[in-house]
Amino acid sequence: MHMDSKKAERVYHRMLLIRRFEEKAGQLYGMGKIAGFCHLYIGQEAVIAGVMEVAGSKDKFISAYRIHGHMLAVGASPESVMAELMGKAGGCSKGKGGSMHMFAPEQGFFGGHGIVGAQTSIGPGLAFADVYQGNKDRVTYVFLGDGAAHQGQFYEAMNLAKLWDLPVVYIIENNEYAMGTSVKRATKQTDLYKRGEGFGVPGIQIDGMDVVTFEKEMKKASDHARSGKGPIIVEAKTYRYRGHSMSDPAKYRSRDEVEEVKLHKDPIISFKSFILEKGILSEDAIKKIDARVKKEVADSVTFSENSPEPDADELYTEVY
Ligand SMILES: Cc1ncc(C[n+]2csc(CCOP(=O)(O)OP(=O)(O)O)c2C)c(N)n1
Ligand SMILES: [Mg+2]
Repeated sequence: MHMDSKKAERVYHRMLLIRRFEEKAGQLYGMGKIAGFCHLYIGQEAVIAGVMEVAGSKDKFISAYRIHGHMLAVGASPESVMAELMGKAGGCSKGKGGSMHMFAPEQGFFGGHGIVGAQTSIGPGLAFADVYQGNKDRVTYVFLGDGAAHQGQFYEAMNLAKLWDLPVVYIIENNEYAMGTSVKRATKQTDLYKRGEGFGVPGIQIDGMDVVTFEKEMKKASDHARSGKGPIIVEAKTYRYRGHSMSDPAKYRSRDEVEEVKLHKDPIISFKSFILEKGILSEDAIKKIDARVKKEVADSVTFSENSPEPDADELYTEVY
């Protein structure tokens, strides 16, 4: 891919905003200002940043519950995401959805699903709607975890998605763990990109820690779906630094394993080295992005602290 300074700024900003925003969310959780479930995306930033570089403005996105990064990346305001985490009325779901149930339909983001695998069948539905309505050249990106890749409905939905050649890219964010269960303990076929073979759905495996490679390969997958060839699987090999959720003691992996990835494969550090080495951005330009991100995160907290609690009447709205 061609990496000019504008693009480098955009990609670096996107990844850093997610990282800093979530570090702050983690702190606020510890202070009791965020409650309930909270799944941090830290470590996986290159995946969504790479996808955003190939996505068109009318494309759609749907994911599971580890979604703060996806929300920020598609362009939801940090205020609306932070306020949602704090359960405030200014949140994207009016403070009633919390960490797992965020939506930004104007930006093409359709949630935010806590049932593992649920989005794997809703996603092709979004793509079907595009085909049915005659919306050309649109792609739906369906994100799922390695754990979700073992769910039955993924296969049922993938079968239909291929039967009708729907424009779907399934992105399996293989962060090596489903809660405390490593991929190796869950399946003999750990190459998750091969999971579509029986349905005629091709797959590719990409290093999800390196945003440059990821974008390049991701573009091929996106073109495949956009050109009418039907669904495709992208397995992004990634890693989550934090626990599954905030209450995870993380006894299932060693500290060394995590440190090893942080030290040698961190997506933000490696991208920063890349753009500095190539002279695409200066140290100064990077510092400016750091400062901008710091302010955006601080502003999102101020906004959320000043945002009121949802009205009690809200209990009865948007309930099925
Ligand atoms: C149908 C269903 N089964 C079990 C759970 C409990 N659960 C929540 S998250 C999770 C692990 C999913 O792991 P993965 O798909 O790898 O996503 P990651 O958390 O790594 O992003 C499980 C088993 C659930 N929410 N829904
Ligand atoms: Mg996982």
